[in-house]
Amino acid sequence: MTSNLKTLAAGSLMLAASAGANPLFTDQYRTADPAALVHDGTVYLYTGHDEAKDNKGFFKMNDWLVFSSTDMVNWQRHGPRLSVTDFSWAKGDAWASQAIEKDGKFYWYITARHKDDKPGFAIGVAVGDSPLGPFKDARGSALITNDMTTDTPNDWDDIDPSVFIDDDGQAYLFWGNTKPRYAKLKANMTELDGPIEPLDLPDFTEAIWVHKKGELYYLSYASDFPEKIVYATSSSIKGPWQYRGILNEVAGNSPTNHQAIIEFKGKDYFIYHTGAAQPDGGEFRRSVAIDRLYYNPDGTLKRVVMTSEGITEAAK
Ligand code: FUB
Repeated sequence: MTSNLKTLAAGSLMLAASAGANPLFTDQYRTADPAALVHDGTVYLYTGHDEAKDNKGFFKMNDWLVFSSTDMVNWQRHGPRLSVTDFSWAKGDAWASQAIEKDGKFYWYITARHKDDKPGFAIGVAVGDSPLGPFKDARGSALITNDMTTDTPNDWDDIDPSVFIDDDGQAYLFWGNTKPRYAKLKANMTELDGPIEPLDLPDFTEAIWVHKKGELYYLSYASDFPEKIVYATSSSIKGPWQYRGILNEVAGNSPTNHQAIIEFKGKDYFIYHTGAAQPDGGEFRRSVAIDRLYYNPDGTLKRVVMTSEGITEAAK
């Protein structure tokens, strides 16, 4: 990584700024499962935190990190901003998350393993007054638990929340592993407002991301394993979704490939993770990467070109 590190004192929090190629942050953190939020001219990047010592065992993930940038090239680190221990019902596995703003509050939906009274993975939500928090558990209980979805034999089907607010203000939660699902959220963003609906998405694995560009809704997700990111489009958030094919090929040295898609200052970006950081990146030691995303005139997406250079042109 061509890093340009400097340490800044900001109150009691030490922020390190970095600019460089893909993967983005390799010196201090292993970052995974990116989700991005554009707010007030700044991109906030929420990531998981791979702490496994090597690539032989399994994920070791205890908290979630936040980074920010005003130009997509230079990034500030804000450190861990939420931890499994902030959720009294959770006992580990800080997997994928996504944050969104609604009426001046910031809701951060997370995946974690539930304590033994409701075994399996669960989805919770934290709330804060700024994109950097501080965040606290908004409910004191999980929003989605494994016993609410009984049509899969595994206990990790309720992971990877993606939240989307439609133009009419209605919020939706999408999630799933093996089986994709979605449900309406109440205006308070912390309760479901109706049944959990199945989605019909071919070769679905996990990692849904929903966004809208112009009049078209896009639902991208990880497919098969090792994962490729594929996508579908619809004229309605409720579908039906038309499968559109591969958006990003298998990411370097990582069977997972978890994406976020944003538009920022007139350009579109595809944010994902790879195991490419050396000497010891890999399946359980992933790092976030960013490349440009391009739309065709008919609304379909050009396949992402994963680069080592990353984003070199500052967004203005
Ligand atoms: O990081 C743990 C899990 O791996 C995530 O929840 C999935 O999306 C995959 O990236």
